[in-house]
Amino acid sequence: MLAEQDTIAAIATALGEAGIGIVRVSGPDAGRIAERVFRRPSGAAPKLRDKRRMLYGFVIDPHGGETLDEGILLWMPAPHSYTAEDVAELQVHGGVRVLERVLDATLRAGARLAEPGEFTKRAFLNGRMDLAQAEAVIDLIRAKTDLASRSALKQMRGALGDWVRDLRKRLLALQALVEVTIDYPEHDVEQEACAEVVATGSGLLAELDQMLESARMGQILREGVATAIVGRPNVGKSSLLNALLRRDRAIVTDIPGTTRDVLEEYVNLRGIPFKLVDTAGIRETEDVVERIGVERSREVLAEAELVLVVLDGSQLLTEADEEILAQTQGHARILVVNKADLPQAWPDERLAPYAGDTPVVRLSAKRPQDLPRLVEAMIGKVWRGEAGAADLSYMTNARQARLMEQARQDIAQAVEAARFGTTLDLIAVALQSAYASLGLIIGEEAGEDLLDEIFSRFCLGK
Ligand SMILES: Nc1nc2c(ncn2[C@@H]2O[C@H](COP(=O)(O)OP(=O)(O)OP(=O)(O)O)[C@@H](O)[C@H]2O)c(=O)[nH]1
Ligand SMILES: [Mg+2]
Repeated sequence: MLAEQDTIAAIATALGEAGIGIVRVSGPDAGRIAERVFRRPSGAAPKLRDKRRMLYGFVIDPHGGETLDEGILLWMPAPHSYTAEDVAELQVHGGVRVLERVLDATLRAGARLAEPGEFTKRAFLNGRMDLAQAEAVIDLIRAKTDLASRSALKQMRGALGDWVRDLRKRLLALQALVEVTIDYPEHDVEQEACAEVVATGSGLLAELDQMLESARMGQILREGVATAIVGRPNVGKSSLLNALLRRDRAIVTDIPGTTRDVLEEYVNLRGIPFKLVDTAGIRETEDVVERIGVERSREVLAEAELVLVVLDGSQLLTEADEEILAQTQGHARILVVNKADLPQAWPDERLAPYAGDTPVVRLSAKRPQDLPRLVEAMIGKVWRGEAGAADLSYMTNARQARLMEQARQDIAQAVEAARFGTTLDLIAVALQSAYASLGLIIGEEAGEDLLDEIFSRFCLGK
């Protein structure tokens, strides 16, 4: 692919107050730009050649010569840098204004302001990493838990790309076999080829299925398990949210209808991020505001991956409770019987018609020692695959999963066709299409629009 011709610069660290901040410059002019804006303590400009260097000195305004800050110049000549281009990093003090001025100096010395993700895009275009690895960089930056960051790191090292390349190699061999057979249309040769398509194709399908399972887990690690806390008013939904968060986030009162709006908070439960959504108690109401809240609760319910149905164990179940229990039947859910510290009005058996393999957890939101049992049940739901799958060896994002799904369909079609002895042409076309879809995962034959879409999700300076 074509190497970029201009030189880009951006602040690579977060804007705020910090000990150190970094302005990164990458491209063919990085060395010259650094020589213009950096001075050794002696006042001399550094001489940057093809050896890596780390120099102490001062950053100056390339025009007036004013000193902007003292710091360190890190020189990483191509190809041994993040972008595989010449890279100069100016490590200065981490103040917003200082960094802006240092960045400005590099721009005036000839660099262009980088777009979000442009450094990583160059790394991809220069063959330093495949597209799946580049995407893992942003996953790593955004990871909210240890588990998510570990998985992202693994993908950044190329695990997914290796698997895709291996799969494509096998697809290509299969395709070659089919193509050759098309040219020699003897019947038994054709049958042999079809048998091979069925055998190899089925193996590939099994692998793809496993990968697609892990895609769901990948999404969970990135976005959290969308968990709706629902129930009729006053059963203790907000109290439960607060208890899981271990802080008073939601307003709790003994007045039914306290929560009017949907409230979202992330909590990390043993490495898995949950997006907890507290909702307005569902009931028929004349109050306009509350009614909108109830409407939203129903929307949240529709999108939830996991539902905590909260009931009040100290009172008989009402019609509203029964209705919510019926409504959430199809969801991955946990029945939470709250207020266990009060005298209980009914036994667990009362929920038998709804329970099935749904866990019932009787607890009090007011007793912290009760919560581990609920957490246990929530994690159990995720690992059992109802709200996510377990294989973490490969993280995939929605784009990658979509392409895998396409490849899966094509291969399934080829296998099906081979089974019924359809013409080999059709099989060849399906295999070719699967090969192309898988290629897009690692960025082979990826168009400019796709790259733009992916890299625009990055932060500035990466
Ligand atoms: N005794 C006891 N009281 C509780 C418990 N959990 C919540 N409560 C009380 O029940 C009342 C309602 O609690 P909330 O958490 O506001 O209930 P909610 O389901 O969010 O109610 P809405 O927002 O109105 O739908 C408050 O007075 C809480 O203090 C519990 O485990 N035991
Ligand atoms: Mg509430």
